[in-house]
Amino acid sequence: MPERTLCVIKPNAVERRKIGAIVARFEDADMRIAALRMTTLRRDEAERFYAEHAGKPFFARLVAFMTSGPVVAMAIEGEGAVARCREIMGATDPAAAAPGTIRALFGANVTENAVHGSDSPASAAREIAFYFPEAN
Ligand code: DAT
Ligand code: MG
Repeated sequence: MPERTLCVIKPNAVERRKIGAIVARFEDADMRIAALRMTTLRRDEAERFYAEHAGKPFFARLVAFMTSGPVVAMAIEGEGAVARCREIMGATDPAAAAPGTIRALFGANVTENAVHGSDSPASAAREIAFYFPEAN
């Protein structure tokens, strides 16, 4: 099976009506959307998803933001999907993201940076299972 990654369209991008534009960036790069779900995270869910960042100075702000409205989670499949999708998303801080990347186009600041992307195949497996527990 081709590699899979998880992308989450964050609340600021959903609010700004950018779901379609963001999905199109991946599809135009020949990535396949394998699963897609809109949900609003509870606080405990956001804390669990971002457990690796617990204790960091931005953690409370990140959790508050991620629970502030609906998100759209997607499992994305394709050749080298983890790295390709992070490339398409751009650097964590939209101000540092390359022109044309999703975060440069739709990110507001380093917290409200429009999208999440898995950082390794192992993270992708954990994160896809978090949002799509029914899909083994
Ligand atoms: P990425 O989302 O590029 O993998 P990360 O895993 O280091 O970046 O951080 C996860 C999220 O936490 C990131 O998308 C936004 C937030 N974040 C990271 N660093 C931050 C900072 N210095 N200030 C505020 N929010 C930050
Ligand atoms: Mg990360």
